[in-house]
This record gives sequence, structure tokens and C-alpha cells, in this order.
Amino acid sequence: MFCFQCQEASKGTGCTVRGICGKPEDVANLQDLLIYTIKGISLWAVEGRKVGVVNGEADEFIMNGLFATITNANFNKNVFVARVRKGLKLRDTLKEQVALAGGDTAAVTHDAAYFTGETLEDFEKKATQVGVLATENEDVRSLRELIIYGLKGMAAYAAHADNLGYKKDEIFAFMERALAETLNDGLTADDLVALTLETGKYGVDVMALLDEANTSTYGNPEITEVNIGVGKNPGILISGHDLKDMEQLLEQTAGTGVDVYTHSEMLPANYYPAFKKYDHFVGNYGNAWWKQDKEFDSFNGPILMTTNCLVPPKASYKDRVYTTSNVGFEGLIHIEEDEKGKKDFTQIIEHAKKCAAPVEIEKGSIVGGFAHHTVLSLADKVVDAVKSGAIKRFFVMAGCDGRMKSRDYYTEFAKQLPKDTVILTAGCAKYKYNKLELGDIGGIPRILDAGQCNDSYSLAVIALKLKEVFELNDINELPISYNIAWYEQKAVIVLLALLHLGVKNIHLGPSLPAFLSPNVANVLVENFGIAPMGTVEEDMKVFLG
Ligand code: SF4
Ligand code: SF3
Repeated sequence: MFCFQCQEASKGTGCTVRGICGKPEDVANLQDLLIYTIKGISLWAVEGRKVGVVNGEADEFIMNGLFATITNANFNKNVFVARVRKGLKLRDTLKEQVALAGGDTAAVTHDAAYFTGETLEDFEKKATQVGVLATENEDVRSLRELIIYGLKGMAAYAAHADNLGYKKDEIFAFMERALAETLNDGLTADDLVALTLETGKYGVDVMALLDEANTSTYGNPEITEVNIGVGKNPGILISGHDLKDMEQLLEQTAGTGVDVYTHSEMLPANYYPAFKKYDHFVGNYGNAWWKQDKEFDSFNGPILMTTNCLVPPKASYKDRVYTTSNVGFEGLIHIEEDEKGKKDFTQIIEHAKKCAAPVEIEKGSIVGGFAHHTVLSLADKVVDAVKSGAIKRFFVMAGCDGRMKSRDYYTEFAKQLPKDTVILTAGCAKYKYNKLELGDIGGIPRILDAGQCNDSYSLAVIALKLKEVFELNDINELPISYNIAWYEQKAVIVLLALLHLGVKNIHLGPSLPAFLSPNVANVLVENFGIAPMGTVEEDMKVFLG
């Protein structure tokens, strides 16, 4: 195996025996093969679109396949074997459709469009030939993978929007074109850089689409005080990013005597008006994903993982973890949806009834819900505070949290920020500082949490609005600095989206991606001023001049 898609890549270069995330070698290889299969389907999808063939099943398969290979989403080998098998059938159907529609089948020559296999042995053999290292030139490899990881994040967001009935054909078409281009040996490094930036453009589009899906379905996030303590009833803990799952769980648990709590990236569900009507929705339990090994233990009740980040479960609570959608782990119960998109959570609810109430690990509350709608409704106040000098600078500290000790930097950075600065956050990165008492500036809290990582879109909307209000020509003239923490591939699409919007001088930590070759890293440094995390003191000086 060779995998270097996340921030915890072994030795800062790549995992070669077993992922730091716990992904075993056979799963890693089969994920590579699924990506290769998806690229093959994409070659036909691109050719098909030229002659009016659009295969919705293929679009969804590509989206879900990309999503399933995100860090900490799916560790189940059987899932990948089944998906490769299904993918090959779909690919061949699409190929026939292209031929029937008069498409240029001879134009498609790559092995990914034709390779065959049926048994696990066939797949395992093929998998070792089509991984990341199959691209020999390290710069081309770096750019191809940067694009693919961006697409994985894009696919995840597209899937959540799709679950709520929102989709855009342009986004599927782009994913397919970009995947096909990662097989094209005729592209220069410049072409691939251009494609990387275009990925960022579609990143903005997909986050806007998901924002529309979430807010049209569940209302605009509101300023909310979220309880972080516990109640007396047994509870179900729901984690991940999927709000449709959240809705269905709340509906089905109402009146059962079982409470619902969010974990990690599901915290922002507390901010949506549609979910506030449920009295048994108690609040948020615990912190970011990587603390689940302790927090799932003390929660006592069942846990529903709707997306990443799943950590291979410990024996002490393994029988309480349920998965759904693209999440998977051998031995855990997986809840499938029916044809109408309904999921039956009865067995999780019955399981919860037999469990003790959660052990209290924290008390009090945290405040969030500062997505674009809320912040823009406070725009006058914010603008006045900036004009009067009460707020000197905003710090966008969105992204991911993770296990590495070096991430304590972000806690320290938040603590040391001058009192006339405000943190704008989104994603699970917030857990590094969202329980600090940083106070407020004239009623504006010093930490404004917009929501999940995809709600980084909200932060961009806010920045663009401020640019307009202050009549600036360039987003970089705003008093906003970007100190982003990344871990997995959703953060990659967020980063590419920010680059597309023209944001410069982003600091990225706790380490630069292992998949950036020195030359590609240089392109990012020279053209966009991307900088690695330094010490808190050094960075504070850089940001505050
Ligand atoms: Fe290693 Fe990260 Fe890949 Fe897991 S996802 S195998 S930790 S690089
Ligand atoms: Fe977190 Fe996995 Fe990235 Fe959505 S849940 S931000 S790490």
C-alpha cells in the first residue's frame, strides 16, 4: 500500500504498511482499485456527455466511491470488493450506451476503461499496479493527487446535498472530466495546476449547493447556546456531517425516552431551527473525532456514524457503533436506506433503551450558529466595530482537528490572540479553542462558529460581503488572516475553494501535505503565499505585522 492523502501520513511521507488511521493494507489497495475503476467510468462518462449520454447511476456511483475512500470513512474490505465489481459492470454499460449513441469509442484507449476482473485475487493483483505510485513523475503525481483529494471532498459535500434532493449536473460533469484528466499523460504541469484551481471553483459551487440544501431544508443556523452536559435518559450519539440522518434520527427517537446528542462535526446541527423543536435533542457530547476512543466509552449508549471520522472502534464499545451511507467497518451494523431514502433506526433506539445514561464529562455550554445569514444580519454591528477599531482583525481558523500534539499550537494561538481580534471558525478544528473563555467585543463573541467544514463557505460569503461594504478591490485587503488546520480531504477542497476565491497568504498546518512535491509546494508558496505553520510567536508577528 501507499497512501499519503491525510495530514497524519506516516513520517510525513506516506503510510506503507498500515495507515496511522488504522486502514489496513488490503483495504488501502482496494480503495486504490476503486478509484481507478471510477476513473475508467469517468472516461466513458466524458465521452458519453459529448453525445448526450448522461448516466445518473454512474454519477452517483462516482460520487459515493470518492466519498467512501476519504480518510476515516470506510474500513470494510467487502464494501470495496463489491463496489469495484459493481463499478466494472456500470462502466461496461456506460461504454455500450456511448457506442449506441454514436460516441467515439475509439477515442477511449486507457486501460482503466477496459480492464477486467471478477475474483478477489484478480482485484488484489490489479490494485497493486494502479495506486498513487503508478505515476512516476513526482510533480505530476502530486498534482493529480491534489486534484483527486479535492474531488473526494467535493464528492462528500455533493452527497450530502444529494441526500436532500439538491444536485447539479455541472458538478458531476466536472468530477468526471477531472478524474479522466488524471489519467491523461498529455497534460503538462501547467495544465494540471489550472485543473487544480478549477477544482477549487467547483468546490465553491458544491459548498454553495450544500448550503442551499441545508438552509432551505432546515432553516438558517441561529445563534445558539449548546448544552455540553448530559441528561438522565439513555442517549444516542450521532456523528459525522449528514443532516438528513440527523433529521431522521430525531424524528424516530421522539417520544421514545431516548435522548439525542451530537459528537464532533455534528455539533452544528444544534444551530438549525428545524432541529430545535425536539426536546429530547439534548446537546453536544465531547469533542473532535479523535477523542472518540474515550468519549464513546463514557457515552454508554449507541453511536451512529453518518460520515467520517470513524476511528477503528475499541472492543469496549464496538458493539455500540452503527454505520450508515459511505461509512463502514467490518463487524459493525450498517443501516441502509430504502428506495425512498428512509432509514430505519429502530434497532439503534432499542439498543439505547438498554443502556445507561451518558457519563457527564463536561458541564456548561458553547455558543455557535454564526453562518453567513446570522453574521450578515449583524453586519452593521460588525462593520461599526471594524471602523471604530474595536475589532482590529479576523482570523479564519477553519478546518480539522487531529491527534497530533503539534496541534496544541491552535489552542495557544487562540489564547494569545489580542483581545481586539475575532476568530471565524468552521469544521472540527474549533474544538481546539471553542471552550476557552475568550469573551466578546461589544457583544460580538470572539469565536464565531459558522458550522461544519463545508460551512467554510459561510466564511467566504462573509469575507466577500465585507469586501463589498468596505469598497475594496481585493479580498486580501480585508483585515482577515487565514490560519487553517487540515487533516483530511474535505479540508483540501476547502483550501482549493479559498484559492479560487483569490485568498492569499494562507497558513496551513500543522504540517504541509505529504502529497505536495517540493515543486508543487513552491508553486503554492510563490503564487498564493501559502506558508507552513511556524511557532505561535512567529506567526502572531507575521499576521499582526
Ligand atoms: Fe495514512 Fe492518512 Fe492514508 Fe490513513 S488516510 S493510510 S493515515 S495517509
Ligand atoms: Fe473533521 Fe474528520 Fe476534517 Fe469536517 S470530522 S472537518 S477531520
